[in-house]
Amino acid sequence: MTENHCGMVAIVGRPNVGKSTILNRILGQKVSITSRKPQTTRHRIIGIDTQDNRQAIYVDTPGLHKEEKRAINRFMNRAASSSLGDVFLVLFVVEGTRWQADDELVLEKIKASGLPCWLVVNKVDKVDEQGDLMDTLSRLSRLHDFDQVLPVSAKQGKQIERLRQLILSKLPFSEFYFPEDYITDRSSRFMASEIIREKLMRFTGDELPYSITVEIEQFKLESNGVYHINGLILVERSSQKPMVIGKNGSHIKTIGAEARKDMEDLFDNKVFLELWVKVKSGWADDERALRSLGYDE
Ligand code: GDP
Ligand code: K
Ligand code: MG
Repeated sequence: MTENHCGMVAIVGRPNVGKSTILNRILGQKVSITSRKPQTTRHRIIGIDTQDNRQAIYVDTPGLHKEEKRAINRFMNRAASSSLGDVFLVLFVVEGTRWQADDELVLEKIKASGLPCWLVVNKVDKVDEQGDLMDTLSRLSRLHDFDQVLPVSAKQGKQIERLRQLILSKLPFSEFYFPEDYITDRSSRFMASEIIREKLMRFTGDELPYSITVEIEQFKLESNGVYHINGLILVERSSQKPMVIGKNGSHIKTIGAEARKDMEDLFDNKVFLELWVKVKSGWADDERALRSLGYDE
């Protein structure tokens, strides 16, 4: 019999409660991009945390969206529901400061799944009074038969290590699913495109739609040991090009510089990054075009 423990944990919750931030904190590495904008996470992201003979595999999901008119939302909903397949534990993430109709929707899905669930109350740094927090916790605890109720702050890193250790201690007996040095199942190419997309979400204004996407045209190790990466930023309309580029290229410069820093951190290698902006109209409405860009789960 194996001495190892291994299991999948699904991180679910409405958009913007901090699911991806929690995952990155647990791993101590950025594998899932975050921003203050909803719909930042578009794909199912796996984060792998191995400690001695224990391996926790986290599935970070795009938020659940009621609005399914556009193809991209349908893809995101599929990715979110399929994550509830073979997990042994669900982390239901909510904000300590507010409860919304979408939280209710997610909770219904969790109840229907019948899976063990822990309630993770995030952003407690935003709750002013300790008394308010206690009230919130006891109110939320009554919503469902949660095995644990854990207040955390992913931003400040508060109680995240406790959450991590608790999960590691509950893992079922199993062989590891992944080699112990893996932190994600995604390719470096994919991670590079996500990092660029994160900077786009962060360093462009609210007028830029979430439908923006990034393709990596080249990812090459040069003879001098540097990764040469070419990223193509696809916008829907030509009017969106200047929003990405900024005055005298100010936005694109920041995006490039910040993305390069994160890539060098993640890949532990020097990176030379080139970015291009191109118009690709109507892709968010076209499922076939989405598939060709890798939105196939
Ligand atoms: P997701 O959509 O659930 O994956 O949420 P993200 O991880 O992308 O986070 C959404 C926003 O909430 C980002 O701007 C984060 O910086 C912020 N955030 C995440 N965790 C915390 C927290 O503990 N406290 C505060 N104040 N902000 C947080
Ligand atoms: K977000
Ligand atoms: Mg996310």
